[in-house]
Amino acid sequence: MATLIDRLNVPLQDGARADDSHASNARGGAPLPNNYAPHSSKPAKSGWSRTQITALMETPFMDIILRAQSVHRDNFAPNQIQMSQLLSIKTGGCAEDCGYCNQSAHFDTGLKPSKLMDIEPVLEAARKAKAGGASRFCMGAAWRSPKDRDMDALCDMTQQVKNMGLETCMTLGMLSSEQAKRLANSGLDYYNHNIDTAPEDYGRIISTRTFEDRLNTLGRVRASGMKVCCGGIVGMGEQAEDRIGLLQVLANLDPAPESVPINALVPVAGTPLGESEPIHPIEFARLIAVARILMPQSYVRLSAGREHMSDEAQALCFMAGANSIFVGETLLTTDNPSQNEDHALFARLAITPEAAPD
Ligand code: SAM
Ligand code: DTB
Ligand code: SF4
Repeated sequence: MATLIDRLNVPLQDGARADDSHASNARGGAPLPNNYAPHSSKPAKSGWSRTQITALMETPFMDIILRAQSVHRDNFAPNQIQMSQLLSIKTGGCAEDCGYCNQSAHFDTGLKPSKLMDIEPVLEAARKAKAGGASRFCMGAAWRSPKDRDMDALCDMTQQVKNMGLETCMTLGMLSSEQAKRLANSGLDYYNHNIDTAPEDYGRIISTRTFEDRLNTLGRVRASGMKVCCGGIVGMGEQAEDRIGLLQVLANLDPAPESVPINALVPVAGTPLGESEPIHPIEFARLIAVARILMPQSYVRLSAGREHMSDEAQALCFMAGANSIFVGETLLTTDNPSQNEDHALFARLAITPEAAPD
C-alpha cells in the first residue's frame, strides 16, 4: 500500500529539481492579444521540493512578481479572467468541525441551516449567473459527504446547468468512487475539494477528518475523469512553513489541479478561527505568484477574501498570475464585491471575462 508521502509525489531529496527554466524567460514588447493561445504546449512540471518553494517564497517581491507574470503570459491570455459564481445549494448544519467555517453544526454563528434546494431555484440562479458574465457555476453543500438518496437530484442539477452552456462545478464533501462517477457521467466538469492547509497543520484546523481522507476523495475525482479544483485558505494563524507545505502538496499532485482556489479567510464570529490575524495583501500576492510559478497551467483563483481587499491589492494578485475570481454579491454565505464594483475594476484594468469553452 502506498504511503501518504508516496501519494503526495513529494521528492524526499531536494536534489530532484524540477526544470523550471522556461519560467525565467521574461517577455518584452507589446501586450499579448486576448485571443492568445490559452495553454502552452509545454508539459506541466511537478516534483517541487520544499527547498525550492522556500527559495521562491523568499525571493524579493519585485522579482517574484515579474517571474510569475512571465510564467502567466507563457500560458494564458494576460488580460482575461475566468469568472465563476457560487451558490450554496445546502446551507449549514454540517457534521464536520472545520475551524474556519460558519456552516459547521459545532459552532454557534447564528447561521440558519436549510435543506437541499429544489432544482428550479438553482436553475434560476444559474441563469442569472450566466447573464452576469459567469462562465462556471459552482454549487456548494455543507455536507461531510452526500447521501446516496441525494445523488439523483445532484445529477439532474448538473445536467441542466451544463445544458445552459455553463461549466459546472460542485463541492459536496467526501465522495465514494461510485458517487464521483455518477457526477462525472451527468456532466460535472469540476469537483472542488480543498486541502485547506499543510498536512502538518491540518489537525489544528479540523478534527473530524484527516488530510488523507481529503486526498482519497481527490484521487476518486481524478479517476472519474472530472477536473480537480483544489486549493487552500490562508490567514488562519498558520506559520510561513505551513503556506509552503500547502503549496508543495498542491503543486505535487500529479497532475496538478486544473483549478487552484487561494482563499483569504473570511473571519466569522463564533468560529474558532474567527479572530485570526489577517494575511498582509503583499504576502497574499506573493503566495499567488509562487502558486502561479509552481502550477503554470492551472487557473489560480483569487477566491474568498476579495470583499476586504483594495482594488490595488486585487490588481497585484492579477499581476502575480491570478486569473480566476468568484463573482456575485455572495460567496456561499458571506459577502463578495458587487457586480458594479467588479465591472469598474475590470474596466480600470482593461481586463475582460473569459468565455466558457465550447
Ligand atoms: N462541505 C464541503 C467541503 O468542505 O468540501 C463543501 C463546502 S466548503 C464551505 C468549501 C470550501 O470553502 C472549504 O473547503 C474551504 O476551503 C472554503 N471555506 C469555507 N469557509 C471559509 C471561510 N470562512 N473563509 C475562506 N474559505 C472558506
Ligand atoms: C473555494 O475554495 N472557496 C469557495 C468555494 N471553493 C466553494 C468557498 C468560499 C466560502 C467562503 C465562506 C462563505 O461564503 O460561506
Ligand atoms: Fe462542513 Fe465544508 Fe464547512 Fe467543513 S468547510 S464545516 S465540511 S461545510
